[in-house]
Parts: sequence; C-alpha cells; structure tokens
Amino acid sequence: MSEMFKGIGKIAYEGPKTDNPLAFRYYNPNEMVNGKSMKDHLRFAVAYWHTFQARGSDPFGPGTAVRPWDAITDPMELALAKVDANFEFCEKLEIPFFCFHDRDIAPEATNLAETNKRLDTVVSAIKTRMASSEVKLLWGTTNAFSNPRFMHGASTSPHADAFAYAAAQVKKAMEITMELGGQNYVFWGGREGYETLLNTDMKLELDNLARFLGMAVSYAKEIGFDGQFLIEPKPKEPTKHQYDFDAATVVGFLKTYGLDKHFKLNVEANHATLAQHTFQHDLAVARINGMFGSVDANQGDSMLGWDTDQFPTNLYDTTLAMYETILAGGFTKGGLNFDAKVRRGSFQMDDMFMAHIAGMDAFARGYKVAAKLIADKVLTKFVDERYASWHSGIGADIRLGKAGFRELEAYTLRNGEPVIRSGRQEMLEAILNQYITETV
Ligand code: XUL
Ligand code: CO
Repeated sequence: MSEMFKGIGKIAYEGPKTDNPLAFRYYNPNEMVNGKSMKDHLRFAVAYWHTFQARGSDPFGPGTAVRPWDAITDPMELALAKVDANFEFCEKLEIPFFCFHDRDIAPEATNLAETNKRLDTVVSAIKTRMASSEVKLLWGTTNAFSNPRFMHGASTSPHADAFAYAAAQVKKAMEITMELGGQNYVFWGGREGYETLLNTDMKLELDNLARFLGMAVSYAKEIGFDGQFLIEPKPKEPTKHQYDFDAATVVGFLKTYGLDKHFKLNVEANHATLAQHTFQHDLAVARINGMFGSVDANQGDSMLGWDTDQFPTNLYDTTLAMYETILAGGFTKGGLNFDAKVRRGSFQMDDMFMAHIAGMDAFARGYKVAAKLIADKVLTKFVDERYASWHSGIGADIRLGKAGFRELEAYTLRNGEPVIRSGRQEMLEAILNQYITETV
C-alpha cells in the first residue's frame, strides 16, 4: 500500500520550546506518570467520521477539504483506501485507537444483505491491517440517524419496522465490533427524541428505547461480547429534545428500566455544554454514579448554541476533565476519542495532523496539571475541610440515620445559629490558574 499522507512523517515529541507545528509540545507518549505511560493514561482515539468522512460542508456551501483520497470515485475502493489512511494516520500520530459508525467504514448498498457484505469486506481489510499494527478499536457504533428511514427515530420511531431495521443494524455492528476486538460499544441517540409532543407518544418511545437496549444486552451475552456498553448523552440536535438529555437524565432512565448495571456513559464535552452544564459537571455525574466510561473529546464555542465539535484546546476544560478522570480511577476500557472536526477553513491535509496534535497536547498538559492538583491535595483538602461537620457530631448522626426532624429541632434549639464559612471560590480559581501556568 502506498503512503497517503505524503510529506508528513512520524510526529515526535519535541517539548514545549519547539516551533515545529508538526511536533508534540506536551504529549510524550512514553513518558511515565504515576507508573503508567501517558499513552496508556490518555488512550486517544481518532473518530473515523470526522477525520476520514467529513469534508467541511455546512448549510451554506459544500466541503472544502483537500484529501489524499479525493480522486477515488468507486465507493468500495474509497472505503478500503480510508482503512489504510486510518492506520497510517494513527501510527504517525501514535494514536492507539480509532472509533467508527458502521456507515463510516462501508457505504450503504441497496439492501441490508448487500450492505452487510460490504461491511464484511472492509472489516476483513481492517483485520489484515490490525495484524501488523498496534492500533486498536476503542469502540464501534451504528449510524441509525442519517438514512431517511430513521427520520422519526430508530428505536423510538413510531414505526415498528424502523425499530426492527435499527435492531438488525446494531446486531451487525456489535458483531463486527467484537470481531475487531472493540473494547466498547456506543449508543448515541441520533434521532431518538421528538420535534413536537403534538404527534408523539413519549411513554411508548421511552419504553421502546429501553426494550431496544435490553435486546442489545441479551445479544451481547448470547455472542459473548464483553465490551463495555456506553450511552452518550446529548440534549438537542438533531431533534429538538433528545431523550438522552444529559448524564443525570441517562442515569435516571437506566435505573428506571433496570439497565444501570449494563451501561456506562460516554461523556462528550460539547454535548454537556449544550445541556448548559460544564464538561466537568457531566463527568462528575457519571463518576459519582459509578458510570464513568469514556470521553468524546471536543469543545463548543461559547458564542454558538450548537454542536460545533471543535478540537479541544482549552486548558481549563482539559485539566478539569482529566481531574474527574483521575478521580474516577482513570480509563479502563474507555479513552479520549476526538469527536472533533477541523474548521471549514482549515482545509489542508496537514491541518488534520495539527488539529489532533493541538488536542493531544491540551489533554497531556491537562492530565499533568490534574495529577499534580490531586497529588498536592489542594482542592480535595479544601473540599474535605468544607464538609468536615459531616464526620462527627450532628453531621455523623444524620449520616448514620440517628437523627430525624425531632432530634434536629432539639439540636438547633440548643445549638443556635450555624457557623458558616467562605466557599473561597476566587482563591481556588487563582490556585487553578497557578497550577495551569506553572506545571509543565
Ligand atoms: C453526535 C455524536 C456522535 C456520536 C457517535 O453529536 O457525538 O458522533 O459520538 O454516534
Ligand atoms: Co460524540
């Protein structure tokens, strides 16, 4: 196979002083931190759809991207060329994983059987490449939202036949994810939501969503797929109201339907901010519920109210995301998938590399700052002291169920006014600034 990304060699770590835009400033994959390499801590992944499929089109104009595969017109030849591109790209950047939707790796044919045959052809090419590469599959998923048959949803469609079609698609996508050693399988809602309640039976749609996920759990057991199931929350877009609104909604939904043991969350930065939460908030919700799974790494634009999927370069966000990740015990099966696309104006081939380098450096730096914040216990010590009253006296009695309203009234009559202390937000923000600027 011939080289795709000509003129770009293996991206090396050159340190913070380099002026080479095709080098890492902070991500040194082999650097050991807390007994593990940065490569293993961060578990970066490339998103097939943005990196090898998207071309930068927007509602006002066609794609602008210039790519090495532009001259290929046959759809299957193109799909196979992108397999090579994926491996070469990951290897040059030392990105250990990739992620795909079924329809990213192989184009749909005229019927399901033919489409599945196309998938088999590409999967066998991926397997061949994997045999001589260290690059692995982080997760697979299904695109059950682009085809017009899913215009009203897939597992929440009013049409049972559309539900059945989506089920057939997930069955196959799970099989190929397993065949390729995928460590997780992701469910992002796609069009699982509604535009108006005037035409929607919300109860039936939610029951069906749970039925669908239950079928996936059963089928995984049947075929012996031991990857982690992940649900990716998003509040809106494409539908006005997405059922998997945010991390808290998904946790509640899974518990309502008794599915919580089988799923964790894939938290995406720009989805959290669309739900009016910080990225850190949704990660924290996942963590405290024992559902921290994986991350879709990107960032939105604070001036825009949609999912811009930009490459993550904001050090505050990457630091606080890594802070939550370390508190959650780090990644096990999950990782940092760049669900991000270069801007339409960043149309050159080398922009694909520079964008990933920017994101990887931002997370590497963020990881080190977060690890130092945790090692120095600067925030955790403050938080522990802030909640100290819960570990003795009346606080301990409340936690142990020894005090109810009667006892608390009697206590307050004796105790008088509570002593309240400052939350010291500005002081803590200044410490965070200090750690971000001083840690290299
Ligand atoms: C859409 C999105 C998806 C999922 C996978 O906003 O994030 O690409 O990550 O379906
Ligand atoms: Co995503």
